[in-house]
Amino acid sequence: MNLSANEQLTSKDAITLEDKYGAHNYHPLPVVIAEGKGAKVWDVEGKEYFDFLSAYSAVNQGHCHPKIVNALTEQAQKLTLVSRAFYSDALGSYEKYITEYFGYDKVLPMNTGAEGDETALKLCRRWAYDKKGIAPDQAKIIVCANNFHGRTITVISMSTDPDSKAGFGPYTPGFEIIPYNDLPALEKALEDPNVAGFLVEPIQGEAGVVVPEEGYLSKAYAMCKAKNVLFIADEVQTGIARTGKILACDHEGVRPDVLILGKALSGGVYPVSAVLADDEVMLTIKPGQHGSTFGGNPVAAKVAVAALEVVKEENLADRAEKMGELFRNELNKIDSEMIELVRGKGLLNAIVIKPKGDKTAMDVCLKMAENGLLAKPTHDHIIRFAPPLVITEEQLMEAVEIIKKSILSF
Ligand code: IF1
Repeated sequence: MNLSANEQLTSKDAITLEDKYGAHNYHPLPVVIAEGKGAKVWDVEGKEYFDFLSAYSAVNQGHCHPKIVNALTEQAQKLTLVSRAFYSDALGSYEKYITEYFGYDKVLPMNTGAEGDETALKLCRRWAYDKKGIAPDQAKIIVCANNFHGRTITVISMSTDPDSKAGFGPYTPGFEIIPYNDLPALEKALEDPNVAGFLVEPIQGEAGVVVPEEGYLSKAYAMCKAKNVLFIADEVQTGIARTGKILACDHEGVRPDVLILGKALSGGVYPVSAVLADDEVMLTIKPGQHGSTFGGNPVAAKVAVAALEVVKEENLADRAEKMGELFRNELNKIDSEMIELVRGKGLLNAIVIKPKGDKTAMDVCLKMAENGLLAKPTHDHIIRFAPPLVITEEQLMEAVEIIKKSILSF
């Protein structure tokens, strides 16, 4: 391959390049995307697709949302980065906006979801020693089996997924793993006086969109309160209107002690994550004890404000709620023995696929791509469906037809 700078790559060229020069830590569908707008993307040959992954729920506001892209480009021409060694004229107003938006005293800005989780774990441990009075190095944090919180060594130390975890030891100690959606197991784990926090996804994304029983979050929260344990919600994937409320915890009226946000906090145009908490927790970390070169930079600050404004201005939570209802109803009407189960909340949904002969969830995804809809299997037999929340009813019905046609082709 010998391409000049302005020559258009074919899909095949682009795949060859990634394969040869990029680490092989992903196994993408063979689709090379070159453009996106709203709920749709186009590949380099101009073929159009519905995006039913939304970059793992990072582009809830739709691809290249003009307001968010404007915030990015305007700020990028003025000032991009000062580090936190100095103040910037963008950070404070972002901090005021996001803390009022979610109702917390303070925010700690980071970049990626995994960093948000790491930050929450550090805050929890520091609070445990400074406020709860746990002896040094004895703090424990309860997490759930089949969790997904990112890729760092500490975060994979909490994982039960051999793909994410195996072969990367030694692991960070201090975590106790209990089954998800299991209140008696939580009750038992909370008996240990060294427990400082309970970290939970309100819906487990990577596990295959596992929705806990109604009441799980509110009861778990109450149990944590009774034991002076921090309830830490990882809403990196479920937050920012994805499940039909601004936060998935809102479905049960739970206000986490520590809230982790990422992904759609930026509308997918820039890596922005945040940890929110009240002063009792947040002020346990003092200057020099935590941070990041890029966290809270002016571009991130402006982008996040725009992204959060779009969620409100376009009523994305209500849209997700209504469209999700419609989507699950329509999927349930598809008469195929390959669909074992449809589940989800708002526009975070999945179908569990029963293989037919040698045809698996991957074959269904390849067929859907051929028919103009992108989704990715997780755990071999589950397909996640999470379109941008700006998808219109008409588009959603068109997408349902593609899903139906693809599944019925087997
Ligand atoms: C990858 C899945 C989604 C997350 C929650 C923290 C993070 C994530 C609840 C870390 C990230 C991603 C990352 C992506 C695959 C992906 C994913 F398939 F693994 F399950 F979204 F569905 N907390 N989720 O879901 O955020 O550091 O990546 O910004 O390829 O690892 P990050």
